[in-house]
Amino acid sequence: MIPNSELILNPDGSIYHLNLLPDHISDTILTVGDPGRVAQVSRHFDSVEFETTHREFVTHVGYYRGKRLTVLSTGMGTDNIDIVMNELDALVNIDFMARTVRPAEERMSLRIIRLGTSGSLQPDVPIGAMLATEHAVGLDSLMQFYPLMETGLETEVATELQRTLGIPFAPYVVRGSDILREQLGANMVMGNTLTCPGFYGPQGRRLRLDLRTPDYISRLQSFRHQSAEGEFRLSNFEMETAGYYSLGRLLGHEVLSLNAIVANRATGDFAENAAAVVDAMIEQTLQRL
Ligand code: R1P
Ligand code: URA
Repeated sequence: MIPNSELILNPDGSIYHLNLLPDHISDTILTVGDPGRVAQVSRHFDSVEFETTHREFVTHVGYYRGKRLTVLSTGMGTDNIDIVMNELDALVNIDFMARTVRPAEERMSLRIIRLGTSGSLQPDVPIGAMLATEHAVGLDSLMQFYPLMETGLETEVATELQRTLGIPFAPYVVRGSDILREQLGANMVMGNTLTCPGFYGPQGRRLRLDLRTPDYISRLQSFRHQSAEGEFRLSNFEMETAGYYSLGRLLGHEVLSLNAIVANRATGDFAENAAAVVDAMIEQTLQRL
């Protein structure tokens, strides 16, 4: 039995942070960082049957063209993704009454799709582009706490990037769902996404503070790794994807991160209408589900 301190349920039986019951989970889950973006997605639904808010976690459950969907906000950062992925998985793969993990043959694999904003690192990935993440590279510490198994290419990229950046730890590198990327990413830019534990220094932004590595951005932009699979480069910055991909692998869920490019760090520009870029990505994704 999983103790009360580990699997925490609210008085109504919902899970601690997300405030959701197993019935609120559809097999396809759309996630967004910004709580305000949940309604930007669900306004396209035919109907909304359930809404809840707890902290930064806002959820709407409804139907889009007859398909039941759950859309929820995560807030920012992989520390929140640790909560979201563990609680979503618990909602489908733990029996809340018995407080036991369901047997392997009864476990469910969710389709989890992040619809987020992102900053491009490369001049040829322009503002307005939609980018589907192939590999995520985590500069955060989440995978210090889980036994993630990385493949050959993932380990090679992690080792080389650590050397390039001269940092005292290896990033973690994880490939996302090929199935979802083929289904939802057709005609999008394919890229490798750097997940950072912050928006300013960790993404090389300088307002009043200097960076430890003054040429950090150019080291990331020019990073290349050659392998039998071709050339690997880093294309964009954000703050959650590596958490999703690594926990998706560990828990057995299909996960895809889609990125609306709203900033370009190579040219120094920011989108004049970021909401429109996000809207276009939301509409296209809903049509392809
Ligand atoms: C930073 O502004 C936030 O935007 C990106 C980053 O990952 C970070 O969460 O994603 P969202 O627009 O989904 O929040
Ligand atoms: N989100 C990020 O994390 N970085 C950007 O540059 C834009 C959006």
